[in-house]
Amino acid sequence: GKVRAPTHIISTISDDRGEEPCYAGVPMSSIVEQGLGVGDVISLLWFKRSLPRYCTKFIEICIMLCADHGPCVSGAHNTIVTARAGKDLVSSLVSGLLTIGPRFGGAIDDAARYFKDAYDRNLTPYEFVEGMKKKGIRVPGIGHRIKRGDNRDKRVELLQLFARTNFPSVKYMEYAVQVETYTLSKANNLVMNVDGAIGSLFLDLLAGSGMFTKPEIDEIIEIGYLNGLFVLARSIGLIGHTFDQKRLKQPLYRHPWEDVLYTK
Ligand code: Q5B
Repeated sequence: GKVRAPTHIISTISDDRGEEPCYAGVPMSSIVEQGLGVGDVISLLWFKRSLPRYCTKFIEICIMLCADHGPCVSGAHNTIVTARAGKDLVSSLVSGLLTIGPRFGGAIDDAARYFKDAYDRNLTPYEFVEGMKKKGIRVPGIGHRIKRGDNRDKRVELLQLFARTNFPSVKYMEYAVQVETYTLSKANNLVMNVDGAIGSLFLDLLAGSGMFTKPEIDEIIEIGYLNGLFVLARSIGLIGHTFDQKRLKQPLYRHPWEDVLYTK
């Protein structure tokens, strides 16, 4: 019989060998004809399945709300400095993207991991938060540089409102809210941030939509898909900051001496 030569690459999400590219088996023309959006494309290419409209809408809201947060955050700052150094679009973009991590924008996966583990083990918010403190780990998804208990993050409120109205269950999000209530009793800056809102609500999407098995949910959380939402979204803003600096013909950035503490 025929012997198949071993391949060097295995790919399961897209195929461009036919008349038109397919995303997870769905032809591009069908995506356009059905009027699907970027949330559907993410569902197909990341999760390899078509998700219900409320799920794809939620993904699209996450992308829109995280697209930018002004010029002062780490990512935009790096992108602006890089663009002003005369670098190209891709260099300016990746310079900003490289700041995304456990402190800035990249706490979504860890928020999902820790909230899921704590909820599934029936830990009270007190046991969870104090347990994290003993381990010397900051609670991912909690805390913000400018948002406070009396100045909540509007993005968090919008995501929570959408989920409470459209999701079948928001048990992980409600747990995260209880955690926030406890952390706010300790300090006013320990609000739920956008990473915590997306992390906990994505757990609800995965668990409540009926579209994922338990092992699939565990794998998604273990691999860490969710920071991808922030990376994708913030790329929109970082590209905008690059164009903005070039349009404004901004010169090379040099940080002022007065703003540096020179010490021995
Ligand atoms: N403390 C975000 O810190 C920040 C604590 C905590 C327990 C916590 C911090 C943190 C977890 C990571 C996270 C996503 C670094 C943030 C984002 C996107 C963004 C950004 C934007 C956008 C802020 C003061 C005291 C200390 C700390 C304690 C702080 N956080 N304890 N769990 N989570 N969070 N990141 O204000 O006793 O004095 O030593 O790491 O979720 O990135 O808009 O800017 O869209 O671009 O610098 O929204 O919370 O506070 O370091 O001065 O700490 O609070 O241990 O206690 P801060 P610090 P003590 S959203």
